[in-house]
Amino acid sequence: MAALRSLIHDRGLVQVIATHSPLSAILAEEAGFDALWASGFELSAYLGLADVSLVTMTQHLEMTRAVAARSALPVVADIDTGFGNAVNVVHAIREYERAGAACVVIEDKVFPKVTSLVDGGRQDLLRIEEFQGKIEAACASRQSEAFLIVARVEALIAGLGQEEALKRAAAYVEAGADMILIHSKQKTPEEIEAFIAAWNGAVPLVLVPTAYPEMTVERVRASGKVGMVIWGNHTVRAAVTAIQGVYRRILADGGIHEVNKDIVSVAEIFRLQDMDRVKDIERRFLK
Ligand code: SPV
Ligand code: MG
Repeated sequence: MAALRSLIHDRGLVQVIATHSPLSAILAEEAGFDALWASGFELSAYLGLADVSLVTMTQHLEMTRAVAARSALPVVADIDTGFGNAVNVVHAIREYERAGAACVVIEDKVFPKVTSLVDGGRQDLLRIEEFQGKIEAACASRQSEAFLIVARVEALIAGLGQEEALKRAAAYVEAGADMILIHSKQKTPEEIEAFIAAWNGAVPLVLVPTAYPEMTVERVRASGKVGMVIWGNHTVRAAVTAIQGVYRRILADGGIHEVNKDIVSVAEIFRLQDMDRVKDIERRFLK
């Protein structure tokens, strides 16, 4: 696992792509992304559930562990609210660090949380002091300083404005956060760019520009204050797009004869499963 801190230092900006499975992690690594976002939203969708704290820590942890085992890329684990209070956070940090994550992102919402981008979602935030306690607990319980603790500020999502967002971000840095994820659901980047312009904190920012897709890599880089950009749910959305299209065609065509040429071969799946290695093991050890 490459150290995420040095990757951010060397590259200036690290591009992190959402994943909900080891297979998507393998594809992300082959495509050339820098790191993986073990997304709560994606795993919830994959399980056919809403992203409202229904997926348990164990389910998300096992996905994270499986992803970390099949990819050399650093894994940024989305641990939502930390699954409860500071006691839960201490437990979660130990487990995620052991599972091979490079970083966790903890958000300042009340458990159970409501997904951030939904219209009219209930967005209740914790008291600042309580969330500071959770960040302090996370920092105190990690084994290695290389394991990054990112505090996620949901004040803009909750409609509380820039002043509250900046106040919270500063308080979380004071509590020890290595980076601040500032989230927005505005359809254009202006709200986030206003936050970035006002941010004088000592730590880099993290963005998830799902709602404001005009925020290109070039535009993020130009701000000079962002260490990671997370493409937050494009893996599950790409999968749904592809699956819906193929399913439609199989039924419309009356078989797989047409669609077959437009999807990857079974041999490609064998390659992703590393079947050559299995054959090699068989040759060497099956007696
Ligand atoms: C996730 O991918 O689970 C996130 C990002 O937390 S968002 O869904 O935009 O809140
Ligand atoms: Mg999430």
